[in-house]
Amino acid sequence: LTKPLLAALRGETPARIPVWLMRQAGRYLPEYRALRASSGGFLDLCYTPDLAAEITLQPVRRYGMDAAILFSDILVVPDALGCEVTFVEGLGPRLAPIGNAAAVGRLAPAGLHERLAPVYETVRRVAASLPPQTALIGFAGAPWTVAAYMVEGEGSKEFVQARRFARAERGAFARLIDLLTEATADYLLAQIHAGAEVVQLFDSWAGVLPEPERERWCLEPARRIVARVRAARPEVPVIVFPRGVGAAYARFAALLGAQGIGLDTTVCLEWARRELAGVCLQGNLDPVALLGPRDALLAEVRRIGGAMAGRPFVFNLGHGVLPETDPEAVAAVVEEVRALPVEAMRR
Ligand code: 1CP
Repeated sequence: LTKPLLAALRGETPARIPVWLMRQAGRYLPEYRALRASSGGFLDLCYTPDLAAEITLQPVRRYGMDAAILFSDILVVPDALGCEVTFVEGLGPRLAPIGNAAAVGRLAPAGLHERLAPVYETVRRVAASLPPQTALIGFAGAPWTVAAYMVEGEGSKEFVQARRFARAERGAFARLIDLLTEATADYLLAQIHAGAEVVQLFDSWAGVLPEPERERWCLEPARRIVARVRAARPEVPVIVFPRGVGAAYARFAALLGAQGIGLDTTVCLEWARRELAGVCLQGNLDPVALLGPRDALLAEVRRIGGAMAGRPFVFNLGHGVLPETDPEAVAAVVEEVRALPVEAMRR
């Protein structure tokens, strides 16, 4: 029997509406916090296959999710390219910022697979111990989002330094994006080789760019990555999550060649249903709804399920689970998705 997530991404009618949540492993889970406390830094967790595999499986065990998403981070790619990354407790990631063309020239793609070998080992271990109905999702950050952290040197709301660099040093920034595009495709293919059955590209900061910049730095690289993955492994669906792109979601859905499109919380589902045909949609429950009253939360789940009835759909959030989320709220969401009528998936 086909796994529900794979069926939905192929445009087939699954036995049930598949559900998984972005950031389903992480700080809101007591079993994650316990493991995290007894280990070194966050990146050490990502590079320690038995711990990373255990964390990947925690939400699958607890909730019976339809997918496990590899426990890692988008910033392991810059780390593997020689741009050192650290996670500062309570502050988030810090990177040695890329400030000029020379710094782009110093990046070393040759060492990528060697440094990321523990991540591939994690994928192998998870693949070997998944329940039969659960699919394994590999992932990477999209080139723009990863480059934005590399230039900024840390998280940001607006990524002004990265946007300035892209305009002021266009050739150098294009080289950085091109390098990340090829490295990201290589990285996703290596995850697939290790056992990932689906891959997702996170372009979390696509929404800070105006249209011409978004076409060049988000749409084009994502299209190239999807094409490379599809050419090498046509049986593996690709989901792209271009967060915050508004009406441009229609261009991404039409032009990427991806099987799944992740919708952020702001997307109107009636609009998406009309304008984003021919692709499986994923999303878009507001993570903040999980912090609110239970009856309103479950009504939101039913509203989303109803709006997506009869078309290929994967239930998810519109962004990641927040650390302050009650694990019981996640259980309630999964239970409510399971109770949605199966006709919801019939075309
Ligand atoms: O302190 C801790 O325990 C670390 C918290 C944490 C976790 C659990 C970070 C640091 N990353 C992760 C895991 C992670 N990150 C996953 C695992 C799989 C899952 O369960 O979904 C994934 C897919 C990511 C992806 C990721 N990392 C994104 C894209 C998705 C998104 O949320 O927009 C981004 C932007 C990051 C960067 C990052 N890593 C961690 C933090 C706190 C951040 C955000 C930094 C910032 O912008 O300030």
